[in-house]
Amino acid sequence: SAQTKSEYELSTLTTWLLKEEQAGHLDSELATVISSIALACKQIASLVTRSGISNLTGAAGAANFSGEDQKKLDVISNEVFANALRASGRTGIIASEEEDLPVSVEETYSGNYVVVFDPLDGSSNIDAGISVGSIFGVYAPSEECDVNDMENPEKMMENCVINVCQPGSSLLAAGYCLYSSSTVLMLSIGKGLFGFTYDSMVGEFIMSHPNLQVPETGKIYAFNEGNYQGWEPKLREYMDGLKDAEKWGGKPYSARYIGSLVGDFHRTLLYGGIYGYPGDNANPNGKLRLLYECAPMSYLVEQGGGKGSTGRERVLDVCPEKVHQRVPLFIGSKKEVENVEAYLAQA
Ligand code: AHM
Ligand code: MG
Repeated sequence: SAQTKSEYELSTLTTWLLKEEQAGHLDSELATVISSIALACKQIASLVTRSGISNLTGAAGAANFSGEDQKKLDVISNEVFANALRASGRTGIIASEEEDLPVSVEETYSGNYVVVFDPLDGSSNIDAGISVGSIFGVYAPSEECDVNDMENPEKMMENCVINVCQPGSSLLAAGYCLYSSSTVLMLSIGKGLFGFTYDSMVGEFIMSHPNLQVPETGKIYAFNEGNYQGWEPKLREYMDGLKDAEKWGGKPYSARYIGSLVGDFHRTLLYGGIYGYPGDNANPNGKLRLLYECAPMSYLVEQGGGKGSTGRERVLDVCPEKVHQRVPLFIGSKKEVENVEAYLAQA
C-alpha cells in the first residue's frame, strides 16, 4: 500500500541520520558524534546572534569584583564544541584551531573517533555582524592513539599528533555550519552533499539542500586580491584573465569576498565559481589550515562534484605532518579549479 506523505512530515537532520543508518551508510556511533556536533552548532548560532548584547553584559561584568575578562567568542565556541563531543561519549581525541596540540577527551564510552574542527572561523567578522561559521571533520579511531594509555601521556600525545594527521581522503564525515541570515549545516558522510537549515521555531535542522550539486562552472571569484603582488606570475596572469571581458564574451568575472571561509565557500557551492587562498611571497602556503579548514571543505566539494586543489595536487591526498599545517587552496566548481591548475602547471 502506498504511503502518502503527511503535510506535517519534516525531514530533519535526526530523521535523515536514522535513515542513513538503516541504509548502512553510517553506524549509530558516528550518528551520535554528528548529532552532538549539530547541538554545538545550535548553541554557537545562538551565541553569535547575541554576541552584541552579551558584550554589554561583559562590560558590566568587567567592573565586577572577580575581575574576570570576558572570554572571546572563539574561545567559548571551542569549549562548546569540546563539551558537546565529550558528552557524546564517542570521541577520543579532538584537534582544534584553538588548541596547540590534540587533546584527549576523557570519559569516552565507546567509539574513540578523532574529531578535528575550527569552532568559529572568520571570527574577525563578528563585531560587524558578518557571517561566520564552524568547520569539522571526523576520522576513525586508531590504535596508536590509545586514550586509555595515560601512563605515558606525552608519548600518547605524540602518537596522536601523527594519528590525527590522516589525509582528508580518509575522512568518515565532514561539514560546516554557516551562521548568517540563516543558520545552515552542510554535511557529508561520503554519500553526497546535504544541507539542513535551522528552524528556530522547531529547534531542529530541516533538510533544505538534498544531494547538492556544485555548478560545473561559475563566473565568480573569491580571493583576497590585496595579496596580488606577492603571487607567482602565472597566478597573476590567471587573475588578469578573469577580468578580461573580451575573453568571456563581454562580461568579466565578478569579485565577491567576505573574508569568512564558510560564507565565501557556501556561496561558491551554491552559485558556482572559485574560492582561492594561494601562497604568496610572505606566506608560501597561504593562510588556511589543512586539517580543519581545507580538508573538510575539499571533502564536501568533491561530494558535490566540485574540486579542491592546492593548485598542484588534490587537497584530500595531502598527508599532513603537523596539526596546524597550512596549504594553498583553490576550491569550487570543477572547471574553474581546473583552469587555475592549468595556469600553475605552466610555471
Ligand atoms: P581564522 O581561522 O583566524 O578566522 O582565519 C581564517 C579566515 C577565513 O575564514 C578567511 O577565508 C580568511 O581567514 C581570510 O583571510 P584574509 O583576511 O587574509 O583575506
Ligand atoms: Mg579558521
